[in-house]
Amino acid sequence: MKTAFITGVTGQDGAYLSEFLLSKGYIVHGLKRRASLFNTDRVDHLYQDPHVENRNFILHYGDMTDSTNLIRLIQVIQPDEIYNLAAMSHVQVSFETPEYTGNADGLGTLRILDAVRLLGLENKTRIYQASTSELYGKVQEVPQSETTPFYPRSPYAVAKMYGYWITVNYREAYNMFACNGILFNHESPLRGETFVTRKITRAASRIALGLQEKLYLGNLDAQRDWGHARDYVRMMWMILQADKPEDWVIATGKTTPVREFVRMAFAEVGIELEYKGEGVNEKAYVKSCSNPEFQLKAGKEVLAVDPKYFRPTEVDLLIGDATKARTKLGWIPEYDLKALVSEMMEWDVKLMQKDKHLQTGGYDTYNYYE
Ligand code: NDP
Ligand code: GDR
Repeated sequence: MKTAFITGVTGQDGAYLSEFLLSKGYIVHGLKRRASLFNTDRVDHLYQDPHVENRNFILHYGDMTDSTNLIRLIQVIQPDEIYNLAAMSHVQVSFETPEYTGNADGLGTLRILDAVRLLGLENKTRIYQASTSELYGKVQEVPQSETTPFYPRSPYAVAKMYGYWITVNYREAYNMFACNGILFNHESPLRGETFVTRKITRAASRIALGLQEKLYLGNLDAQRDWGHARDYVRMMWMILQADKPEDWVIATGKTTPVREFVRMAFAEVGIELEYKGEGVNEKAYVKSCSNPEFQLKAGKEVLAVDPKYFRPTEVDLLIGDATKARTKLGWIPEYDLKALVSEMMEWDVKLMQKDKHLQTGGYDTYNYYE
């Protein structure tokens, strides 16, 4: 029976990876931050009463900025595998919190690697580092593969660049089984609400149900290679089961503009959109609505651009080449973009229907527009 330690266990990937590893018979330890409210929504279904013996899902308080905490936990857990997923993961927010992002995402990675080294676990513990397609940043070549040069375009990406290289360096310097997964964007119903895909599927559901008037977005031209988180966490595990430690690109190989993702989300519930205008004046209107459940009239404006969501430096185009993962590890994604959008819309429509019932019953519900 193997033991895994997941930092960022309460995040999107942490939740899917926990489920996956538990299904493989692992004992899973997770790092969670102390918060003034419960922050374990995504893993609550895995929670086990701490008074029960032989638990296989155990959460520990900690923080990526606290070396002594990380060293102590790794010493106690003695993990076979560490998945370092914890990060301040929002690109736009990293422009507002650059120093903290560098500390948690960059130095945080060093703290994990060095804890393993200090504890003499180099030969026992394999380490997965959550690297990112944001490393490619300003387009150097398409599609982007393991050999494409990096050009990070945000404090987040620069911090992750440190994480990438310190992982490579510890592998080479201390012979550690430490690997980077360079993952392109991956989404799901568990995606954080302020990332663009989830912001869109939540808003499309709320607009359809009459709970929200309009969706405001930033750059509609940005193109992303969107996959499903469930497919990507499987690959994280495969990376640590490989014969030797290497770095891997994980992507679908298809790219889609934000504008098209919006169209697909609305179409999923029978609402056809038409776009008019350009740049900051671009808007989308309802062209037709074939779903009798929704009272949307043709001509209703449902999308406008708000420049506050523009980034000081943007990553325009990401499209990944995962040939190495496919051919050497046999990784094949099960979801395409249509299936992803469909699952996210189904989830959010159900969630917002609950909100609507609550509102009808006289209870308050809230929606934040970030
Ligand atoms: P999320 O933002 O959903 O989850 C991030 C996790 O990190 C949360 O559990 C969060 O805790 C935790 N965390 C943040 N800061 C700290 C800290 N200082 N100490 C301890 N824990 C912390 O991210 P995803 O699940 O989407 O992504 C997982 C990892 O993969 C991240 O490192 C991300 O940068 C990277 N990545 C993600 C991609 C994607 O498309 N999703 C693509 C490529 C890389 P809390 O719940 O308390 O906020
Ligand atoms: P990204 O994801 O920056 O690629 O980072 P995000 O969903 O935030 O943005 C994708 C693209 O959409 C554009 N965009 C908007 N983005 C947000 N969040 N909100 C908006 O209103 C909006 N309007 C347009 C953005 O400008 C961008 O071009 C994600 C994170 O998960 C990182 O942690 C991870 O490393 C990368 O994916 C790969």
